[in-house]
Amino acid sequence: MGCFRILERMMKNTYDTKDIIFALATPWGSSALAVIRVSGEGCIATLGQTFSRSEALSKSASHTLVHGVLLDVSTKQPIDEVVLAVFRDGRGYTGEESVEITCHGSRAGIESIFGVLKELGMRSAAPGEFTFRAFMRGRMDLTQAEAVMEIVSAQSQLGHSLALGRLEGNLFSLIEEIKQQVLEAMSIVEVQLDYAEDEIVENTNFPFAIVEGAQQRIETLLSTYAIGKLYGEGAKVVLAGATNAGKSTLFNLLLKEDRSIVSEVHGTTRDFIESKTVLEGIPIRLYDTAGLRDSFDAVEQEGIRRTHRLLEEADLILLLLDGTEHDDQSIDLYGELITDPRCIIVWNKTDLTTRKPRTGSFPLSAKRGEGFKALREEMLSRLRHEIQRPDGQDLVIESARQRTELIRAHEALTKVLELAHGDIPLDIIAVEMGESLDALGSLTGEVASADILEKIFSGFCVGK
Ligand SMILES: Nc1nc2c(ncn2[C@@H]2O[C@H](COP(=O)(O)OP(=O)(O)OP(=O)(O)O)[C@@H](O)[C@H]2O)c(=O)[nH]1
Ligand SMILES: [Mg+2]
Repeated sequence: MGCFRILERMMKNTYDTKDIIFALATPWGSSALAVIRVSGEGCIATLGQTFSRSEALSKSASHTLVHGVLLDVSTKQPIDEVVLAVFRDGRGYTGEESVEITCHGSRAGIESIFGVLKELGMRSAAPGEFTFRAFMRGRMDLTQAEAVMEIVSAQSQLGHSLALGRLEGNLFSLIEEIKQQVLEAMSIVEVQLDYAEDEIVENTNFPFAIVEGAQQRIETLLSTYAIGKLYGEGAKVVLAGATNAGKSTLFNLLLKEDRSIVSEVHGTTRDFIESKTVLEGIPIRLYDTAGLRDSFDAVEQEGIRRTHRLLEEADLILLLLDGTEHDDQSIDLYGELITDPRCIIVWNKTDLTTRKPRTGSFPLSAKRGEGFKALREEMLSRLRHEIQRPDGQDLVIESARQRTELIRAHEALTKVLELAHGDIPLDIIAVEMGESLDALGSLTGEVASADILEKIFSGFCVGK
């Protein structure tokens, strides 16, 4: 099915692949330089209509730079001094003729250039439209297209480098190899089918080892999802505890900055505060929350409600107990949390007390930093608890969509093996093999539906 159906649908919607499209590839705002991408057949000649060095541009080779001035279409007044990077013969990012305009980075200047491009008959690109074109022209498969977005949104160096491996096509190559294994098994089954229609499969002739090998490789890949998700998407860490327990002090210590207000007044933090940090390559969204207590203040009650909502979504909770508080009021308030497997209990203010820390808790002086190293190690080990990187496996998946397709392929192969062990007719087994190939094909975009493609590409940023 594939491309034709997809194209038909896409062309009815926003992505008309014949138009010349443009978009800003750098952020909006004031900067020394900005880059505007232009793509589509004929875009070089079209730009030449309003460029001071149109002859140099028309004669330029692919992958060269042409310096000149972009002119107003009707008045021919200068709009901006630019450098054009020229990509001919389908050698641009999109797999078609393209130009990247490096211009000055003021909003007003960029808007003027957009005006010129529109007057030349070009249109602004929809989100993900450049990468969509690259996919449609076979310059990349769907795993690489997704890697583009994963790279753009990477929050840590490790997340970035894992996505880079996928962009280089490592995942695509591995999926192709697995597909070849399934195809090989299928061809063996089909030969037997030709010779022995309606006959029962002889177990000894069934390519068990090949199917098991393919299944094993899928399993290994699936086991990397937790790593990809952790280093790509990151984790939500919520600080909770009674008022005055030292949550904001620990929050600032984790961030290494005075971000949240610390004071001896109970109920200082009234609404949650969110900040980002990176812990050994893991992107962390860290939340300081309103301390729990029975409050009659409407604003504080709302803050406490929000704390509860955050706690539900947390990957890791640091529950702070004030080591100097003898009545341990917070234990009643957080009764269920104490046994929650996501929870690390922190016994704070050790510098003020000689009381024995609660069993299983981590003693800390958030003010002085004593005990912080051990707490940090515990946080890391909890966050990584599911993660075991298979030996020699550099390839990691991060996308939930890819994981779903791998599970589908794996389940189909499990069924294949069960059926083959049960002496089921070969034609029924072949159907399940087809199902696993279909899942692998969807993963790389070979047989992806228009709906899936729209969902993926519309989640991209404009300019990519
Ligand atoms: N001596 C000592 N004081 C601490 C420690 N941690 C926090 N404090 C003090 O305890 C008081 C409360 O600290 P915060 O960090 O504001 O407490 P909180 O849990 O955010 O309080 P609320 O925002 O009111 O819920 C401040 O005066 C801090 O300086 C510690 O480890 N040792
Ligand atoms: Mg606070």
